[in-house]
Amino acid sequence: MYSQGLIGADGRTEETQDFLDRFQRRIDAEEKIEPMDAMPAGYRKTLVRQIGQHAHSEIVGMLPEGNWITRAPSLRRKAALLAKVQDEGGHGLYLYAAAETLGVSREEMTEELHCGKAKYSSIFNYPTLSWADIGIIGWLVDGAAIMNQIPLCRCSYGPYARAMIRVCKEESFHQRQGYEICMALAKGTPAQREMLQDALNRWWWPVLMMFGPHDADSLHSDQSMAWKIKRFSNDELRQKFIDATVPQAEYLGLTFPDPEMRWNEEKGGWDHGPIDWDEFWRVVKGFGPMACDRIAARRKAWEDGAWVREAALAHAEKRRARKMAAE
Ligand code: BYC
Repeated sequence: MYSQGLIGADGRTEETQDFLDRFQRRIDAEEKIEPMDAMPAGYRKTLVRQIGQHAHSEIVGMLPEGNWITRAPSLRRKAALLAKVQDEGGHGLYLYAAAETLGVSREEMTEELHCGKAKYSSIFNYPTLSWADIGIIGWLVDGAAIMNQIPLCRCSYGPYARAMIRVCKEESFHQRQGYEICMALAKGTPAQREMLQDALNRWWWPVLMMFGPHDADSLHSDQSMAWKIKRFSNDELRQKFIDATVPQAEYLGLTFPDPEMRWNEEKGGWDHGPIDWDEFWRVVKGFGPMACDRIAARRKAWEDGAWVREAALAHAEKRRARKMAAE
């Protein structure tokens, strides 16, 4: 007998209640779901959406920092930044590969990014105006990413969880390189300290937005948590991030651009002022300050790289034909 099985914010699907219950029992027993396993259509769709967005974020996320590689202040800083940006390209590739196990091709995902259908993290729509921005991105953007991504290492979908283990190891290097830049600037001249404070002022609120809308406005959280794709809600992760970051900022002698930020004894965490959700949704809908540049840069890279893809395919085809002829 078929019932209308709820598949989350995406709508409903015709799957038997028995099938959905059996699947949920596997999730509740902390079994990993693997690519060839039966899974509800909504589970697959949610993962394709989230992993695809995540992969795009890594690839688009190379651009704001890539902007500073040629202007890094020393060879050591340049080498570290170059390695970090290359890691991000690698993360994008692991994630596209994880999404491909769900039956969507890399070309389809890329096309969706280029035509504006697929989202990527709002944070990468802001400009990197000074060298201090590179420190702040490593410290805070990667710091927020780690807070969000550590729980994804326990995601119920095996290929995503396994990809995240390696990603998180690399992210912690990224965060350290960023904090180290911030420490150097914090100990520098008054002009360097001012540049650092200015970068924090510009990035703080967009970083808090990275965690997504408040739980009450989150479309997917409840279902994603029931399926153990997400382990913590958006607000829980945002709070953990703020609580971990405040002492780090104090150590650097920085202040937050939030007059309402104060310690809440009762909850044992920091309260913050209201987030500008109108700005968040404007950016998410493609009207962020750098949105057009980011997509134009990705389209150009895809077009410029066409000959590489063609050459790689021709080479693979030649090797396959040679192997067949030898058999
Ligand atoms: N930006 O129901 P909700 C990195 C969308 S890369 C844009 O709460 P969900 C790095 C959301 O997609 C870091 N859109 O969604 C790289 C949904 O829209 P759709 C990237 C956002 O999925 C290079 C709608 O708002 N990390 O760190 O349950 C250099 C409602 O939201 C955002 C990941 O991708 C946003 N910030 O929760 C340096 C982590 N927030 O899809 C660093 C994996 C929300 O219905 N993703 N939206 O059209 C996740 O953990 C979850 O997808 C989110 C959102 C927590 C982001």
